[in-house]
Amino acid sequence: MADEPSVPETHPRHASIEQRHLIEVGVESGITSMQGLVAQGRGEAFDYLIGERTIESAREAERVAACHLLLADHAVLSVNGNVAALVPELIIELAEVTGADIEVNIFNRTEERLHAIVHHLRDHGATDVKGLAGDGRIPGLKQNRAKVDADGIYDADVVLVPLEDGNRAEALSDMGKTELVIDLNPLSRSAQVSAVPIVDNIVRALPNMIADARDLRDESTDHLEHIVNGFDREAALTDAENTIRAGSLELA
Ligand code: PTJ
Repeated sequence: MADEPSVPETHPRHASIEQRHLIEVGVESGITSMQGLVAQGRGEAFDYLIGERTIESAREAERVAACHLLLADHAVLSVNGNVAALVPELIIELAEVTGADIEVNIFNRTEERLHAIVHHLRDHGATDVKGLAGDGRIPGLKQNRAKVDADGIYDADVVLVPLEDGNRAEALSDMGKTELVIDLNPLSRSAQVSAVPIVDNIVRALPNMIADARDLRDESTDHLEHIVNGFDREAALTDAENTIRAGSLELA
């Protein structure tokens, strides 16, 4: 297995080096795909320009996403190879706090990796993990990429899809689902088609969403709907784009 990184916590790249290590271990243990390594690098570049912090508009989106999860009839948190490697405990905690289901749903689908991710989540304490049935189909996608669980993502009204491929995000949104997307790239199709684009690193977004869900879970439906209705997704995307532009000018 890859050696633990030996950089001190004061090192400016400490957090990103730790995340790289988790992804590296994920690849070695058969959870994360090789493409997942590349995706992590892409995310890192955007995070660098954002300043490796949660910007205000993302923080608002996280609160709104927590409201959607609490308001849902059937919410599902979709887990791929990168999510499983980076934040297994946090996904389980968010599911517990909001009552959402967890479904392993991977872009580069193989039975081996599906089973490895399900076992990995169970090892971290998940009791009920969907994704192995693959008996539902997302319309408009081909073969393996269309597969979801009929009583999971197919049935859900609200879906959290972190670090998702654009085609699949678009197809899910076309099914009329309320899609909550965590993606550091505000220009990605996934972020663009989502009801709630959360332009933040998943390692920072999930703790915020868990705290929000705890804070809001006893509030009335009216109160949660009021927060949801006040959200402007276009403004959130524009703010993230502007932050990235300003970040690159500052670096230049
Ligand atoms: O495990 P699989 O087979 O489902 O594959 C997972 C990946 C991520 C490889 C697959 O979904 C994929 O190819 O995704 P994309 O199209 O590369 O999109 C991933 C998006 O996530 C990119 O826009 C990245 O900027 C973003 N991203 C990467 N790491 C993070 C991130 N966003 C938030 N937090 C991160 N840590």
